[in-house]
Amino acid sequence: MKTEHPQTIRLADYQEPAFLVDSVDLVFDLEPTSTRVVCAAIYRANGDQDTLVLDGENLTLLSIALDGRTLDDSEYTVSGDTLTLTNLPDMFELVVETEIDPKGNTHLSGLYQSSGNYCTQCEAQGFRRITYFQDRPDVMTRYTVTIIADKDACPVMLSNGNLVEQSEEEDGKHLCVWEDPFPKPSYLFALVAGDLACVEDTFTTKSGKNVDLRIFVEHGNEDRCDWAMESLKASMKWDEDRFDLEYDLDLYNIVAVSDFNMGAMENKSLNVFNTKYVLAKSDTATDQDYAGVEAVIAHEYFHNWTGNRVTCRDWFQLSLKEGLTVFRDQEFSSDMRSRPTERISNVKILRAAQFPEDGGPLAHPVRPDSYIAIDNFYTATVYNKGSEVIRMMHTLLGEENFQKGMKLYFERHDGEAVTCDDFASAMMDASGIDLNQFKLWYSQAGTPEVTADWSYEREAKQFSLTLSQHLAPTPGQAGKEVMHMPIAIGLVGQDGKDLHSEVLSLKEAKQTFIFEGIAEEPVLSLNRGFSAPIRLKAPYTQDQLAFLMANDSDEFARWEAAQTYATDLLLSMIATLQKEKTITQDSRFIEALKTTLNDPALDPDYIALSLQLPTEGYLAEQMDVVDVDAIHQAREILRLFIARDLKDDLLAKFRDLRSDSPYSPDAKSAGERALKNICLAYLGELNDPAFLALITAQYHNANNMTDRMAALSILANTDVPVRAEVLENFYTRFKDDPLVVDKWLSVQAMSCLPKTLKTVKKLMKHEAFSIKNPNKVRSLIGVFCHANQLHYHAVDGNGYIFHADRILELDKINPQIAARMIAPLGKWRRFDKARQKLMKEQLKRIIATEGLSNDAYEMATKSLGK
Ligand code: B3K
Ligand code: ZN
Repeated sequence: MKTEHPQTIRLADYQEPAFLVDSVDLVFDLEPTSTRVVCAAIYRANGDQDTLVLDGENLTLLSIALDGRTLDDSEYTVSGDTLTLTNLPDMFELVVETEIDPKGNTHLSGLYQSSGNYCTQCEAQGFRRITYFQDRPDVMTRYTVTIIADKDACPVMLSNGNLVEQSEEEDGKHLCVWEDPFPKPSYLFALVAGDLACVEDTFTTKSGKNVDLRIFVEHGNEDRCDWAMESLKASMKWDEDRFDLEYDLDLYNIVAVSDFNMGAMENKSLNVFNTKYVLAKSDTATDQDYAGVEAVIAHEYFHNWTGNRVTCRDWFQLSLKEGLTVFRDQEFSSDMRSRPTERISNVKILRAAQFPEDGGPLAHPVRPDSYIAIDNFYTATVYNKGSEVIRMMHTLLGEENFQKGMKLYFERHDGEAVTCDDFASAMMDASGIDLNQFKLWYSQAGTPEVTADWSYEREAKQFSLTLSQHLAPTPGQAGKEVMHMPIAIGLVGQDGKDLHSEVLSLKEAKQTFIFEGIAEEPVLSLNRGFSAPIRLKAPYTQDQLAFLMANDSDEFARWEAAQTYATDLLLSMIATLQKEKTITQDSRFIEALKTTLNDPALDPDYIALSLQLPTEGYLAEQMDVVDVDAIHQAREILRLFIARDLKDDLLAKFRDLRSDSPYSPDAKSAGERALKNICLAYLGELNDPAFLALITAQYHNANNMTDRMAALSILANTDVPVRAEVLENFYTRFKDDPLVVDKWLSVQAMSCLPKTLKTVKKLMKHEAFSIKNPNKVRSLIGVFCHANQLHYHAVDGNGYIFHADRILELDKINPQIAARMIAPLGKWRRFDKARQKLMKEQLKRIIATEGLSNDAYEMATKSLGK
């Protein structure tokens, strides 16, 4: 049990920093276990306070000097994670010398080593693990960084900005100096040093400036950087075209490391990336990996303006940069690929990750009010719902006004650290549109539920629609105010054409909209494009859903109609199974799928998405008491029905799309592969030896990882002798390739076959696994606990025990990763009494553990509902 409760930080307590910093001069003398850091900073009072509190964590303080005079111990106080100086003059220079241990830093926050190379991760609060500083985003200053290191071990030495000096030193060392002309917060500081290979290119900005682009990777990976480089250039061009934003330095560096807590980090001109989002070549990366690289490269690049040039005043404003930058990267992907399929994929992610968060014990507003560990708030709510909030503003304002708002935002705030309110004000002032009620999306947690009801009066040619909204209480927010939401609708005529379409502004608890002159009874298409991130309750008949599936001009709404239909069907199948009755087949739904499958007007990627049934997790979300076994069984049965009924169509489509041409990662080819592989997966359900042979042949003969992995996933879920053979073949083939080994771990952790937990435990002991590497942890433990609903929630409770054991093991190594894994246990309220008890027991066990980190403490106590 934690003896003292960690402190809660509140937005309401925000105070400006006591001192501002005019400049920072850092010197790093790099040694694996004893790196010396000298930080010389010029401080200037920001008001009348004379006390300065610096943050510092895990540092050995060697010396501290004020205006050239070394202070003795009595002249400052080091307590916990702070160093306090009092009676300070208005302006002074402070030189702090500390020692740190990069090699022993398993938290992967601050300065650490990955494969022997030095790298940093400072967001959110890693800089304090490097030196004593006011480690908060509203302290922005210019950095000069000197790096001294062994020439052989670290031929490459990088930091932010421009390289201004290089020299040889004694004892086989060399030195370089980097200067960043742009003031930045400490979380954007970065340093990299090591023996890395470099891939280079250039980009000419629209005003004619040449920018050197460099991607640094471990030797041997140079041939996997082309796609990342192409994506970077495409992002730079797109930001100029769509947002009129140009790059502001002559150099842009990206470094790929294998040990990284998240996807990537937007440090000014020196992005550090997880290798997963840089390295891609056709025989090791899937189409999904390619899309991921493209999106993350773009996301980090876009942060240069939305995050770096204008940053956050405090961490409660995290969505100011993250929500906006996710919106920008989603728009980029929509423009580069297919807009409807991009939207569908984003909504699927929102529903899979954010809706459960919003409906559970970890619910928090897009702009949270309080936190214990800020690293716990890099959530789907801050990122993905945050992006939905920006998207709704875009819908309410339109592209032109939205761009005016962006322009005003940069005019007002370039070089500043600001708030979400500042962003909304720029949008309001530029457009003249009132967003005051709308801003509740920032402060109120929870997913609004909108209930729709409608009627048509033939005589009066009048269609009327009543929408009511409800927002359930969430932790810390008992009462809620009425929200403003844009609801895009269409009234679809019998010929499939819109009789009317419009974006409604729902601003009241219950509001009726009347549409005049509607000549025939329309079918209502609601919340087109998912214009508001809500749960919709609408009294659709199966006839109407089938009509929308076939006719709605909004492709998102067509897909949504199919999902709603499939969800209704599966939920009734689940209910039938629970009553131990026999399931009868609904041929109507399968007929509608057949029409979609064979519609020549539809893109293959869209058809592929339409053929995917709602996930087990999504179905669980729709049930009052989750029944993991019935969900799995119902879904399997429906898949089998589809496979049996559409066997010929699926096989024809599979053959039609099979191609021997060389791999290309473009969206069209990827869509064709997606559809081909989903057809193959359905055929796999039939347990027909001929299809099994087809799948095995695809595994062996594939000329790309997408096809090979698709075949492997089917086999990993099929109880056949060839399963073990291909899994072994895969490992032997790719065992020297960490990112591919991650796939091998995941595909086994995801398997619905019995004994999966046993396999996962065995794999933890395999040479391929390391608990210190976040990618390995996510691929094996993360996938099992977060994505394998069937086995994780096994009624014997062994999944939960395994999970809690791993959290406790990880908490000692890397608290951020441990804390991020806890969420599935917080879903206990959604399960039957027996499982509730088992899950709560594990949460209690975690909380009662001596020496638990603040990160894990916050997630576990909130999950338990304290
Ligand atoms: N800003 C980083 C995330 C940092 C996470 C710190 N725990 C990556 C991104 O969103 O671009
Ligand atoms: Zn980001």
